[in-house]
Amino acid sequence: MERTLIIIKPDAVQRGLTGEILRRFEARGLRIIGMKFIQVSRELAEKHYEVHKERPFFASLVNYIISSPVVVIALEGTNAIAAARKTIGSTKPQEAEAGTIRGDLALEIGRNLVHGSDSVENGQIEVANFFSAAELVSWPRATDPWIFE
Ligand code: DAT
Ligand code: MG
Repeated sequence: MERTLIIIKPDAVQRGLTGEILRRFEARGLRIIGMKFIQVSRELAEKHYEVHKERPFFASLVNYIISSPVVVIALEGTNAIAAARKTIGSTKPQEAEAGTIRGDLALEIGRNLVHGSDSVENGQIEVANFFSAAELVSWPRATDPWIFE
């Protein structure tokens, strides 16, 4: 079962889109195994975006993610990484398909509402960066047999 880290970013929380965004992942069938409302520290933000450290937009990316509270969610499911990224849509909202979170609700790359892990390996690493083992819940969801074959 794959794991992905979803971050409902500051713009989404400020715009009151937390429920709308969470609803889409739930409806997709992904199982919530962790969720919390936090203020991300600069240290954690720099760790999370470490792969982008040399990019010109790194400073603004870090400042954006720490600018206001976020909701972080750990999701589990078959093909969770690809499924969540399809639901999120392209990085640039103007290129994101209608029907995706970014395609329906965002306009600019620096205000693209949501993060989702980009590989199975990064899903594991990012969930561990944001959640302690005690904060993750392993539970048999009643609908699992109706979603996972
Ligand atoms: P994604 O969030 O779709 O996984 P990414 O991992 O390539 O995209 O980049 C992380 C974030 O960095 C992205 O959500 C927005 C920002 N970003 C990426 N490329 C950018 C660019 N060329 N200019 C400005 N911001 C950018
Ligand atoms: Mg990414």
